[in-house]
Amino acid sequence: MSSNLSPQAPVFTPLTGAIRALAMDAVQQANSGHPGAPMGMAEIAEVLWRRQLRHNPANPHWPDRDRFVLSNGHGSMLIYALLHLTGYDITIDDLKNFRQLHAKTPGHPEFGYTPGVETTTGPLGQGITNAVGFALAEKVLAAEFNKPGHEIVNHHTYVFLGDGCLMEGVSHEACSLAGTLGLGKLIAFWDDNGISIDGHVEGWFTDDTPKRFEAYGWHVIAAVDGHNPEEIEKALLAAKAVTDKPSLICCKTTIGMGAPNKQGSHDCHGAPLGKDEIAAARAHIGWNHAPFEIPDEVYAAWNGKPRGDSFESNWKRRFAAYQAAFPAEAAEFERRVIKNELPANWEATKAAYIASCREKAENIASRKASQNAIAALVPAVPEIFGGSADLAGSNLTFVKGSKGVTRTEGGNYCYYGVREFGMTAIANGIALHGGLVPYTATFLVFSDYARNAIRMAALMKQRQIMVYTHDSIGLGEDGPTHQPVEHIPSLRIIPNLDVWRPADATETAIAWTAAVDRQNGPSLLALSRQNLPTVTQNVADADIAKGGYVLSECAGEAQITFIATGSEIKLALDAQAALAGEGIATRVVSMPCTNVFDRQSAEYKASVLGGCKKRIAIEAAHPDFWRKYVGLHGAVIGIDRFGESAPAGQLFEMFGFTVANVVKTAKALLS
Ligand SMILES: Cc1ncc(C[n+]2csc(CCOP(=O)(O)OP(=O)(O)O)c2C)c(N)n1
Ligand SMILES: [Mg+2]
Repeated sequence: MSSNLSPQAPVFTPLTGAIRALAMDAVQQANSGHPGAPMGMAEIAEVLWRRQLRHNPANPHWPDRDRFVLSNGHGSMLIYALLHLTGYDITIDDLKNFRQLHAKTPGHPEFGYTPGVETTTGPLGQGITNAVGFALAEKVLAAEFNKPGHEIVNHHTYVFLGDGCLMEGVSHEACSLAGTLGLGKLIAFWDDNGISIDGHVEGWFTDDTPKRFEAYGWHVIAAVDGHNPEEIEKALLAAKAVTDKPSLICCKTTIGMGAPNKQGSHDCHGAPLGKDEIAAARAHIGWNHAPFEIPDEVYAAWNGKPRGDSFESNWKRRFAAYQAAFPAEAAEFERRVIKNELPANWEATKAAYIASCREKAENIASRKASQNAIAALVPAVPEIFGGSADLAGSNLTFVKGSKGVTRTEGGNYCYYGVREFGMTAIANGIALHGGLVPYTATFLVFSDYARNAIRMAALMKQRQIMVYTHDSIGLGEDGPTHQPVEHIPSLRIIPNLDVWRPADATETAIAWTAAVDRQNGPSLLALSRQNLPTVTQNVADADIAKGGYVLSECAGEAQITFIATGSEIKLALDAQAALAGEGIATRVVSMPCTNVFDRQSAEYKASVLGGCKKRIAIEAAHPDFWRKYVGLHGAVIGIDRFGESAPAGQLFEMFGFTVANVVKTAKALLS
C-alpha cells in the first residue's frame, strides 16, 4: 500500500534538472529506455549522491566505498547520469550512446561494463537481494578485520528500489533475512510512485509495505515526500543513526516528475517521452540547454571528485595506521579484498588435499567428499564463506571450522533458511563485494528456484560455488518431486557456468579446487546422496581437471566409447568388463564437467572422444544434452520422464541403469 501523501512538485533546480534532462534526452536518442524512474527519483538521487554517498569517482574500486545498487535497473539512465555528473569515466558521448552496441551504457546497468556499477540489475528483486549480500559481506569483514580504534571496514550499502522489486518474492527472502541478521548499514529507498508497467498498482499491489518491513525487523521511515530534499536528507540521517536494523525509507514520488503531461502515468515508465513532451518538460523544469549540454557550473556543483579524494585519502591514512599496528591482518586484507588473490600456499594446499584423497581412496558419497573438501579448504582459504538453504545436514556444508553469522557476530557461514533464490542472489552480492568466496547449497532439484541468480552469477562472471546434492533418482524414496531429471543438462547450457558431476572423492576434490581457482565465473557441483566407489586410482589430476578424460582404455581397437559421469561411471566400467568378456573392446570416458571439456583443444577433445564413431553416453538425467557428443549414430542411456518414489537400487534398475541394459544397448549399436 502506498501512502496517501501526495508528493509536492519539487523546487526544480539545475542539479536535478541535469538528471531529468539527461534521462529524457538519452532515452529519446536511443528511442528506447525508461525515463520515468530517473525523473521521479531525481531529488532522492541528488541528496544521496551529492551529499551523503561516500564514493570516489576517480577510483571506483576503493575498498571501503559505500556501495550503491539501482535495484530498479530499468532506470539505468539515473545511474549513468549520476556517474557522469559526479565525475566517473563516463563521458557525454557514452550517454549519447545509451543502449548501443558495446557502449559503456547498456540498456540495464551491467557489472564490468561501466565504472561505478556494482552489480547488474534489471531482473527485479535481485538488486535489493545483492545489496543484502553486500551488507552481509561488510558485516562479516568488519567483524574479521576491524580492531579497537581501527575501523578499516565501515561502509553503507544503499539501494533504490521500485514497486516491482517489492512485488518479487525474492525481496521477501532477502529482506526477511536482512532483518534477522540486523544489517544496520543497509539503507533502501522505495520509489513509491504507485505505478508499474500495467498502470496504477492498486489492482495488484496493495501490501502495507511499511508494516511488512517492520515485521521483518527493519527500521522503517514512512511517508517521506520523495521530491523534498530536506525531508529526504533528514530521513537518510535518521536511517544512518539506526545501526542495528536495516532501514527502508518510503519515498512518495511521481513517476516522470517534470514531464507536465505524462508524469504520474505509466506512459512514461518505459518509452521515450517524445519531442513535444520533452520540450514542455524543459520549460516546466526550467532547463534551457540543448540535449546533452550541461553548464559548467552544474558540473562543478555535481563534481564528486574532491569529496571522493578526501574520503579515500582519509581511509588510506587509517589503513596505514592499521598496517603499522597489525601488519599480518593488513597483509591478509590486501590479499583478499584489494588484490583478490588466493593464499600464497594455495597450490600446495590443493595438491596436498587431492593427494590425501587419493591415499584414502574412500568409497563415499560425493556430497560427503565435498564436505571433506570444505573442511580441508576452509582453514587454508579463510575467505571461503559458506551456507545452505536449510539443508546443512543433507548438503553436508557445515564443517568443523564453520561459524554461523548471527545478529551480533560475524562468521564464515550463513544459515540462509529456506530461501534458495535469495541465498544465491545474496551470494552474488557477497562475491561482488570482494574479500569472500561464497559457496551455497541446496538439493539439485531446487536449482530451479535459484536459477535466475545462477544465471546472473554467470553473466556477471562471479565466483560462487554451488554445492547441489541429491543429484539424481539415486536419492531414492523422496520421489519425483526431489529427483532432478532435466536439471543437469539445462544447467550446462547456461553460458559461463561450469557444472561438475564428479564420480568419486578425487574427482570431487578436483572439482572443488577448480571452482575455488576459477576467477571469472561460477561453478556448480552436482553431488550424490549415495556412496560411490573409487574409480580414479590410475588417472592424473591434470586429466580430471580437463573436464573429460579417458578413464579406461582398451587393448586393441575400441568398438564403442562410453561416456559417463558421476554415479554412472561405475556402471560404464562394469559394462566395459562384461563386453570385454565377450570379446568386444570398449573404452570409458569420464566427463565430470562438459563445460571445461569443451574449452580444451580440438586435438585433446578428439583424442578423448576417440576415433570410433560409436559412442554411448550414460547419465541418470535427461538424455538430449549428450547428442552433441554421441551424434546420431550413438545412443544415450538417460531418463526422459519424471522419477518415482522407491529405494534407489530399484529405480536404477527400472530406468535401465544396469550392466545388462548397457550391454544390450552396446550390442544393438554394433549390429
Ligand atoms: C523479474 C522481472 N520481471 C519483469 C520485468 C519487466 N519489468 C521491468 S520494469 C517493470 C515494472 C516495474 O515497476 P516499478 O518497479 O514500480 O517501476 P516504475 O514503473 O515505477 O519505474 C517490469 C514488470 C523485469 N525487469 N524483471
Ligand atoms: Mg513504480
